Amino acid sequence: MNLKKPIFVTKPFLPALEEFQRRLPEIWESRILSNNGPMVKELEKKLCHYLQVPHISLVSNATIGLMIAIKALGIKGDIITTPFSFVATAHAVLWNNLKPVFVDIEEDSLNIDVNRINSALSNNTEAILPVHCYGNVCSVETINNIAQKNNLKVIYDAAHAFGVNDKNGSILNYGDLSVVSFHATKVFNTFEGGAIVSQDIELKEKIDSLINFSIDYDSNNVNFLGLNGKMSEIAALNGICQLDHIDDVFNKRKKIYDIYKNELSEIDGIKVYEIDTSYRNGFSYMPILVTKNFKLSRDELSDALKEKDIHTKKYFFPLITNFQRYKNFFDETNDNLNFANKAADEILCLPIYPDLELSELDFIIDSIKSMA
Ligand code: T4K
Repeated sequence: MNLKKPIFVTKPFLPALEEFQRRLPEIWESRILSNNGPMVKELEKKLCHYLQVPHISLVSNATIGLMIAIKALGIKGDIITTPFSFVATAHAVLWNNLKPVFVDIEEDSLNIDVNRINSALSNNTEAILPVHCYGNVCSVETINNIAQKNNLKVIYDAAHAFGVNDKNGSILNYGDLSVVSFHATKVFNTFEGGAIVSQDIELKEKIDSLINFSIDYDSNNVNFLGLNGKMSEIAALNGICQLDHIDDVFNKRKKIYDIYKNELSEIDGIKVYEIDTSYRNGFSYMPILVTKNFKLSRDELSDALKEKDIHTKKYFFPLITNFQRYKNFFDETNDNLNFANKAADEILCLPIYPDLELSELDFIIDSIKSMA
């Protein structure tokens, strides 16, 4: 078997080089490289149309996007969030000098447990920051009800949820704001990048100002504490070219997910994470849970696959609350994070990307089966 190794957890999709080169002269001739140039404007418009969302602000990455989202909503109190996420989710809260309040997740979806949100509410709670983990939609209706009843803001960390729909269309339309990542490792990338989806134009304008230092040249004033969170023109061009291929990317990823699911679901001790396939999904990750019934522990399986040059990732281990920086933000005497801790110990994300050859996929599956 002639396999292209190493096999990484992902390989970014890129358009054909000629497609990118064809439009490069526009940037070279205009010399507009940044600051809300024509490529950024074009990509924002095209994304609003593709994703069916009212307003998008492109940003340099989703971490900055989350920081800005919190700032744009003027949140001053505590933010209830999930510990089972990439650390960027919690970092965005701390960067705003606010307190993250961590609650446990649901055993199956691995998304924030809405019942725990209710019990964590306090007079200081001002917002909820759930994550659509691996692009699986959170219990948005219940979260919306909790938010309305308690006058809370909701920011969705939708880093994994590019192009994900449910029965109502894009899931990016839930909450006050949603933040998507366009990092190289995501289903849709602009090398580095991200987007904040807002539902009203005033908020979009405030976000656009915040990512450009909040300088108002009309009044020669700085209205808020802005920063530089802009996307460059070259990054936006990559996004424009990628968008032409996105449906094909999604289809290829779905095919890979389906094969993994069929082949691995029968293995004792391996639980394939269920992704809702009834509506459009990008299959941004291929998570499995390595439970105690499997012959090897999660770490042993990961190491054994690495020896075969198959590189998996433990998204998300360690649990955020197990990082020293975050230990003091959770008091185990009051509550527990049992499901989140269990997930962090069992999770393993397998390689998934549109260019993954069937022979490579077979090799990964056969390798796992041989260790069962
Ligand atoms: N919220 C959530 C829930 C998130 O998951 C993330 C980020 C964020 C917020 C923040 O979004 P951004 O600010 O990043 O836009 C990756 C990504 O850096 C990060 O974006 C992502 N989530 C996180 C889950 O994973 P690493 O440290 O695992 O990436 P790395 O460098 O180990 O790459 C994994 C594999 O991908 C490599 O083995 C090879 C391949 N790769 C990677 C890159 C960067 C490539 O082939 N080409 C590349 O350019 O963090």
